Amino acid sequence: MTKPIYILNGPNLNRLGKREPEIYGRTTLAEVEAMCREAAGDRPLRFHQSNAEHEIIGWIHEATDEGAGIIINPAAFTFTSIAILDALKMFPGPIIELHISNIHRREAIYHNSLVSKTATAVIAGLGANGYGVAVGAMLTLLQTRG
Ligand code: CA2
Repeated sequence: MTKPIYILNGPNLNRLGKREPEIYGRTTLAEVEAMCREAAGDRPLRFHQSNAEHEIIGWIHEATDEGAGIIINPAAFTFTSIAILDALKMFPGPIIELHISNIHRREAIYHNSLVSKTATAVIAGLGANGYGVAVGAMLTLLQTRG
């Protein structure tokens, strides 16, 4: 059976498309999910969002047992969560860290990603379209690995 790609979204991303459209755009998280499913084709996806760190860690553990790859937008946990970093270190497959905005163009508090230390690749600044790009890149990474 084909293993799923996990797409994990951190705090406040359930509000996507409803606040700060000048930074995060007008696409909702439900629309992002639809975009990812379209880009994934036959590859199964498990798409989740949580405002709770422990839930995200639980999904990373589940992906470690059952998943092929992880695409993660950890939102604010990017800069604070050693627990998420430690969980990702246990994951044997490719990890793509994704940000809707270009975090490096923003205030200094958004510059030091802990998650990047374990990511295979980082995508930032492509808006919601970055999710589709990430799914395409993940499919290529998984093909290359066999
Ligand atoms: O650009 C991104 O995707 C971020 O991961 C979003 C995080 C921010 O802490 C990161 O630095 C960059 C914030 C997510 C906030 O989500 C909102 C969604 C809708 C409206 C307002 C905020």
